[in-house]
This record gives sequence, structure tokens and C-alpha cells, in this order.
Amino acid sequence: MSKDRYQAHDYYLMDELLTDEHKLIRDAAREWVKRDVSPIIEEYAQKAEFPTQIIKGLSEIGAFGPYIPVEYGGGGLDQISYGLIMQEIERGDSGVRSTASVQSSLVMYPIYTFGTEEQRKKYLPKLASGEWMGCFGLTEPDHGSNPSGMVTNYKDAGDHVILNGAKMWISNAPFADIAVVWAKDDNGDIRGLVVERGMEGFSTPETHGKWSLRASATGELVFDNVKVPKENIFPTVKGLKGPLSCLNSARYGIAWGAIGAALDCYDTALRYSQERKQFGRPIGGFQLQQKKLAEMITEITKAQLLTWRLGVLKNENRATPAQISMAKRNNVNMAIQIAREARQMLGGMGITGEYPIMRHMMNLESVITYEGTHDIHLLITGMDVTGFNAFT
Ligand code: TGC
Ligand code: FAD
Repeated sequence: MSKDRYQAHDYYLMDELLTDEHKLIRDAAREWVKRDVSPIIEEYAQKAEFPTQIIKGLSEIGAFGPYIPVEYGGGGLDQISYGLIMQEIERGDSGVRSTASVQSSLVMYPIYTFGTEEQRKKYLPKLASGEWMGCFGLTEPDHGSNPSGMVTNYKDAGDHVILNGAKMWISNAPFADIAVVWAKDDNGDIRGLVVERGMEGFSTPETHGKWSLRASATGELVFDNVKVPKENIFPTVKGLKGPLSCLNSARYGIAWGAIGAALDCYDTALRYSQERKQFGRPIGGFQLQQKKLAEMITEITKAQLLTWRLGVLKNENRATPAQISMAKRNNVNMAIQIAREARQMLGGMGITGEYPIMRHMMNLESVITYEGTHDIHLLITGMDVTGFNAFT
């Protein structure tokens, strides 16, 4: 990729709504992305590999467990700080943000929220420092949008349980040290447990051939009579609300992250439109190109306002799952539309790795699908406003 010339855009002076601490955290993440992610990410996406060397930097900017209390190694930060970090990381690449989202919201959050004190002390500090990486197994080959139908299960065997089944599409799986896995117990209730790499019968084959999120490692989790100590089970949480409450946190982070990807596409297209000349003048002078840019910054600004307000509600513990769904759905769709328009504005150059737009566009095809598809989130809003369930 050519030099990262990114400049942030703040059309409605949103910075005035942030504290000095928010801005410091955001700027540190922004600088890190410029220095350590932008120069290498295109190469890693091209070769479909996760750049493991950035794990340390992700930990240093506070991307692993930003809102987990400091005593467990987390950042002790608020939800807006968490969102801003996700925004800056996804400005670099959605796959890198995925790694951070999974570690924070889908691994550290459940261990902190549902785990025993022993589980918290054993896992959280190592996850915060990046010494251990985690993944989250909910989706199965035959149960994606409908996780309640899962067939992965465990049977009681005294001081341990025997786990069988398979999960697929699992971010970070190929290199994760631990997996937070959702499985049915002897009573058919969904429970969460921590499975560690090295447990006999546990394997994590990598998924190849993705055209999207290529710089993120995706894989399966296969459990063949895996003996898991009972002390690895989350003691109290039962039912689908366990994994779904983790998703609330991750979807919230994605709502912020998508703004980062959109800003990068807009910024690239704006600069290109000022520098690229056709018919003797910059293409930014043509009305059709201005329409695209004007609509992009309008949609980005609306998403920024929506998401900041959601952050305030989340800080006050008042954000509902349906409000989070609305923001995830709106912002990812906004970002993918902007990526598509921005790519066209760069003409032929738009399809190359010289610019980040095509990579963002392809990445966003995963982001609009995982953590609940675009249509599932619409149905969540539909159910919230009408009171009728249209899923089944
Ligand atoms: P339903 O009967 O509606 O609910 C079952 C129980 O769960 C409660 N609940 C929630 N709790 C917390 N947060 C939420 N968002 C919740 N939504 C529902 C609900 O109150 C009920 O509780 P209780 O006490 O009555 O038992 O469940 P359903 O089976 O009808 O499903 C609802 C539906 C379709 C919305 C849900 O299954 C869904 O969201 N499906 C989408 C699946 C999904 O998002 N999968 C994501 C997998 S992880 C992933 O993609 C990671 S990508 C990571 C990365 O790389 O960034
Ligand atoms: P399906 O559920 O089969 O859906 C297919 C289509 O049917 C979709 O368009 C959907 O919207 C539609 N549909 C389904 N039900 C309805 C309905 N009731 N009404 C109307 N339309 C409906 N999962 C994890 O557990 N952990 C991870 O770390 C993880 N990482 C991922 C990384 C990547 C790159 C990808 C692509 C996925 C990842 N996932 C992960 C899985 C992801 O959450 C699922 O792909 C997603 O939930 C959709 O499930 P599915 O792919 O089985 O699609």
C-alpha cells in the first residue's frame, strides 16, 4: 500500500463531546495503526495471514479488555474509549479489529462476567497482555443465525465433562490458546466453558479460501471426546442469553469499528478526487463525484452521532440489545455502501492494493454477516417495535 495519508474527519465537531482522556486514547490507537498496521496490512491480506507480530501493540494500546477492571489486567476504561479504540483499529483493517473484538468482548467479557474468581485470575491478565489469545465458539455448521439449535454438547463424567461437536467460522481459532465454547449440558441447557489448546481431542483446522477478512485467521473448533475439567465451566449462566450478552458488547464495538472503515474509504476517495485530473480538471469538481462525497460524509456523520449516543447509554447501563442491533446494522451497511462508492471513484486504481478501499469493501462483507446478519438485525428491530417475533 502507498503511504498512509489518513486524516480523520469530524464534520459535526464530535470531538467536543469527548473527554481529554478519550482523545488521548483514540490518538494513541490512531498513531499505532498508522505506524504498525498500515505499512504491513495489505501484504498480510494478500497472503491471507494474520500478522501475529501486532498482538503486543494491540495490547499496548489497550485493545484487549479496555473496559475490564485494572485488577484483572484490563484498561478500566469506559465504553466510549472502547468504541474509539475499535474505530481506529478498523480504520486500519476489519480483520485486526476482529481479533481485538473477539479477545475483549467474546473471551474476556464472558470470563469476567460469568467466570469464577479462579477463572478470572487464571485467564484475564494473560489475555490482556496478549500472552494468551482466545476465540469464541458459538456458530456451528448447521446453526448460524439460529444458535439455539446447536448440537455441540457435553456429558457429566465426575470431576470433568466430555465435550463433543464442532464449531465453524471461528475468528482467531487457528492460533488461539483458549476457546470460550457454548455447548449443551446433560439437560439440554446452553452453558459456557473454557477449552484449552492441548486438551486431547481438541483441534482447530484453519478455514482457507476466504475473499474477505483475509488478514484474520478463521477456523473450526473440533471436539472429539475432549475431557474438560468441571472447574472450566462458567458456574451460573445458563441459556442463550449467555452468549448473546457477549454479542451485545462485540456488536457495539463493531458499530464503532465500521465508522473507522468508512472514514478511511471516504478520506482516500476525497484526496483522490482532489488530485486525480480528467478532462483537464480534478474529478472532485464534477457534480457526480461531489454527490458521492457529500452523501458519504453525511452518512458518516449520522453514524457518528448515533454511535456516540449509544456509547453514553452503554456507559449508563441503559443501552438495549435492540439499540445495539440498530447501530451495528446501520453502521456496517453505511460503511459497505461507502466502500463501494469510494472504490468507483478511484476508477481502475480502486481495485488495487495501492489503496485500502477494496480490502475494506471485501472485509465488510464478513462484518455485515457475522455477529448477526444484516437481516437478522432488521428482524430484531422489527420485533422490538412491533412486539411480534418474525424469526420462526
Ligand atoms: P430468544 O428466544 O429471542 O432469546 C433467548 C434468550 O436470550 C435472551 N436474549 C438476549 N440476551 C442478551 N442479549 C441479547 N442480545 C439477547 N437476545 C435475546 C432472551 O431474552 C432470552 O432470554 P431468556 O431468559 O428468556 O432465556 O432467542 P432465539 O433463539 O429466538 O434467537 C434470537 C436471535 C435470532 C436474535 C439470536 O439467536 C441471534 O442474535 N442470532 C444471530 C447469531 C449471531 O449473532 N451469531 C454470532 C456468532 S459470534 C460471531 O459472529 C463472532 S464474529 C467475531 C469477529 O470476528 O469480530
Ligand atoms: P445462515 O444463518 O445460514 O443465514 C443464511 C441467510 O439466511 C442469511 O442471509 C440470513 O440473514 C438469512 N436468514 C437466516 N434466518 C433467517 C430468518 N429467520 N429470517 C430471514 N432470513 C434469515 N461465529 C462464531 O461463533 N465465532 C466467531 O468468531 C465467528 N467469526 C466469524 C468470522 C467470519 C469471517 C465469518 C464469515 C463468520 C464468523 N462467525 C463466527 C459466524 C457468523 O456469526 C455467522 O456466519 C452468522 O451468524 C450467520 O450464520 P450463517 O453463516 O450460518 O448463515
